[in-house]
Amino acid sequence: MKKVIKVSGMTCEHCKARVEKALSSVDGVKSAKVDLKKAEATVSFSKDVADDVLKKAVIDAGYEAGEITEKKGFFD
Ligand SMILES: [Cu+2]
Repeated sequence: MKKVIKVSGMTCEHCKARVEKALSSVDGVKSAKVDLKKAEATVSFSKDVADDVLKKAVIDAGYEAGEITEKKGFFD
């Protein structure tokens, strides 16, 4: 399972890297990839992580976390 998090406030590659790093360092997150144009982060997991924890990681990095949607795919 993957989750897509809307992130606002990112303006450049530096922001992108910060958000990716913040989400990647959350316990249970396997990988985090930010799409700057779409203003969203796609996160995959090694165990269950609460939405609030993901939001907090984004906020603590200095950005705003919006809607979180689950993405179910065959290869996830
Ligand atoms: Cu930036």
